[in-house]
Amino acid sequence: MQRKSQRRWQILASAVIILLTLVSFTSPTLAGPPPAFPTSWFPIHKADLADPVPVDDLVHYSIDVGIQIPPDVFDDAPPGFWDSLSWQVEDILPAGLEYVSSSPEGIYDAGQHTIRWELGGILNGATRNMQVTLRPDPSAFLVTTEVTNRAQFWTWRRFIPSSASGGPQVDASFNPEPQRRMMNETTETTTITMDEPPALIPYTLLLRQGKDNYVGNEDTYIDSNNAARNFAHTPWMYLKTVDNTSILSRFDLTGLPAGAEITAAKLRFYVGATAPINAPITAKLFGLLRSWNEDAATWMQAQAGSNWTMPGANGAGDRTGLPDAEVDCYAPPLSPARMIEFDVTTLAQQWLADPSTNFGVTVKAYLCHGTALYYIYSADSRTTERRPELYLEYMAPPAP
Ligand SMILES: [Ca+2]
Ligand SMILES: [Ca+2]
Repeated sequence: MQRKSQRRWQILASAVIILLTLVSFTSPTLAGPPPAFPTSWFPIHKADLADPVPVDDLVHYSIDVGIQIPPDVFDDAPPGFWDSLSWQVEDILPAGLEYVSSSPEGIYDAGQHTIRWELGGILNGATRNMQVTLRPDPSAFLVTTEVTNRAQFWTWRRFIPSSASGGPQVDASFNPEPQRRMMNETTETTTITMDEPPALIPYTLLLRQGKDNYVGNEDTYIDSNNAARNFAHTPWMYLKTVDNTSILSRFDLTGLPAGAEITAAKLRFYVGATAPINAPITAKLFGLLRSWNEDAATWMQAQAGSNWTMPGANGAGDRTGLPDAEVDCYAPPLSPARMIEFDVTTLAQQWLADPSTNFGVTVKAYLCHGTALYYIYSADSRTTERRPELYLEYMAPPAP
């Protein structure tokens, strides 16, 4: 036991391992939290070798650490020492930067996105340097962004009782496990810059079932007088006052090019017969808030086994409470191409931004001068040019 302590003391005295004295004891047994050390004794410095960095370039960091314990700490050492067994540097990489390499080579942990270097012992006054190379992930930086890299200086340390150097005796059972402690840390920010995005140019697009191979329109109508019937593939849909027979319609937008920004969207329903002839109608369009199935939706249910919160898709959670678009007292013109058009720009922008919110719309009929029934061409109509349309204006990068 005595020999072992002495040998350890010799190792410590050779300053291969740092000795710190920090605790003065009034009691021969050791207790209480480990003492805090000035971070200035353990300098850590991190620099990016270039800043800002273009998104298609590499990011280089340099990390320096050292031990700078003032000599008088040793001179005035009271009994008892902190024995630092080994040192580590841990680099916490910013999100969006991929690890490429490090020198000397550290241990990269992909799960934590960190690099760790095991440095062993460091002499007082000595320094170590580490280099890191990272690559920005272009998809993570859509605009110029500042990223922050954090580097930490850790040690495994153990308290050496004072008995070896002639101080107070400690409890014979005292045998502290080494503790891992962070002694200092630092950060460095780097700006990742974007090239100017390519200019956007305007496009128009007319989505209609069957046109240009588009098959993204689902529709049906739901009828309060046939509350359990589904009309998925009838050529006609009906709008009947007052919210007596209503339309469900959805256009898939996932085929739009990446980067598209919708500037206008019009949803058009072509009108066949009306009853009474040419009776005006008020029609309101509501965004639907839950999924429904063309082949199963009825006045009562959105899909098989799942009723609307209120029949007719009229509950909170079925549709928006206020209309998203409205056509007030539409009077059909004497034209074979007469149609009711709704401005759905805001809804379409939302559907494009988050396709999971695209449940389409319901269109409902209300009184203008009196009751009215409208025949509306469906996506299953044989008159293909009268099927419902979603007309879009959008801005997008030029097609390659
Ligand atoms: Ca910087
Ligand atoms: Ca249909």
